[in-house]
Amino acid sequence: MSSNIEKSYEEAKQLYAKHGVDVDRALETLANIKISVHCWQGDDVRGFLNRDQELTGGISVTGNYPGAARTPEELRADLEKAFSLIPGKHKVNLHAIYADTDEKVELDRIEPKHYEKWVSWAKEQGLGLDFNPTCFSHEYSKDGFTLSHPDPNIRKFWIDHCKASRRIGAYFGEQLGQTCVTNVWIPDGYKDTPADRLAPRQRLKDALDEVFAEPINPAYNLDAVESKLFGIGAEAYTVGSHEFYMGYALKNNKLICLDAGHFHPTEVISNKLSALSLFAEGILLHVSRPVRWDSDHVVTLDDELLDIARELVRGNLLGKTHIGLDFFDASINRVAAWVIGTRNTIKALLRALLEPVEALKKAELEGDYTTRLALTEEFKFYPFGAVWDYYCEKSGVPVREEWLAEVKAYERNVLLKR
Ligand code: RNT
Ligand code: ZN
Repeated sequence: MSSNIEKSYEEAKQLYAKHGVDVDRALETLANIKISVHCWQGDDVRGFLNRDQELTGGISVTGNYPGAARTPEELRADLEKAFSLIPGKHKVNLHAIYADTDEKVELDRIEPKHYEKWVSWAKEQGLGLDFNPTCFSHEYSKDGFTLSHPDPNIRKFWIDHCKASRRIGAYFGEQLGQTCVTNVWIPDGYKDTPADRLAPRQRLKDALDEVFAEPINPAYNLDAVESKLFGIGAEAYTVGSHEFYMGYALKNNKLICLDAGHFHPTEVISNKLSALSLFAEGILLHVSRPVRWDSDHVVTLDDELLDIARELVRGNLLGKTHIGLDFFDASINRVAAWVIGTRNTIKALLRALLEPVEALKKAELEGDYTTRLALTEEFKFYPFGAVWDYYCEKSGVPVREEWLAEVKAYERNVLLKR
């Protein structure tokens, strides 16, 4: 440990202690928070099954930065590189299309064996795994409908895919000894004003009931459902809206997945967490950064990210919230994208853990809003950077921007040779 880092850390600790903030304890809490890092940033949401299919579902990746992973081996190597630059032990979030198999398997027939290599890798790396059925980029989703499709045969295909996905989630959970979250997101919706808004929602509800009919040990797998406001090509109507899934999840004890880009532009998910926590079984976050639309930009340390972290810490919601990332940018180095977004999410949590929450809550209860505002603002300049540096150093990962040189070397030696 460099003596400068240690010295700055000790000084920071004393400053924070004056306001009742125990920095060592904050770092212990932080070390126990797992971020679910989405595999799909590594290859622009292409996957390995159906690689001939274009990306559909109303989501879009732009940019053609060289070096995208083309095989499971390359993707795992890239993830390993990223994790070597991120403090803490985390999870990898897989989509069904990332199956690692030579078999030509259809999505309704996937089985745990198709993901075995991911599991042995995760074991070796000490990582957890999460899962998602892939209800897009497929022949049977090309008209924009999956679980709510009017054709019962197509609907059944997607129902079977989602059922198979839950079993794979349970296999991950059982094998790795940590619960897998399997998140259902579907792109279903209409480009223009529908004549019937109800029937597709009725079909989706019934389809989900079938998907979730099989009981699965919640220690192995938890189900989540993700709502959305609109997608490209589905601007007028989304079957799985927020109200739809909030109702469904509350009634059926599912996790509610909130994606930061899935609401009206001035609507924030940070403000939803406390309310949902009072009623929901649990929450899954898709931390993302919408720029003017659901653009899935790399997460920066912006006000909303800080607010999400604050809400989790202040409301004591870390126990019932699963923090996942969801962004995909092909215009910059993809390993760097993971590192930047994940480190930022951890930094936001650290900052939230270093705030004088008790003092702020006390001031608020006493009606002393002056103190509340003053302390909030002064704390924005407290030396959290010293604590972050210490945490990185102690965790054996590069301090500050030192990680960038490692990514650049990896780009030269590995990515540009692809
Ligand atoms: C799409 C949703 C969904 C996807 C991933 C790939 O708008 O956010 O979570 O981004 O499943
Ligand atoms: Zn999402």
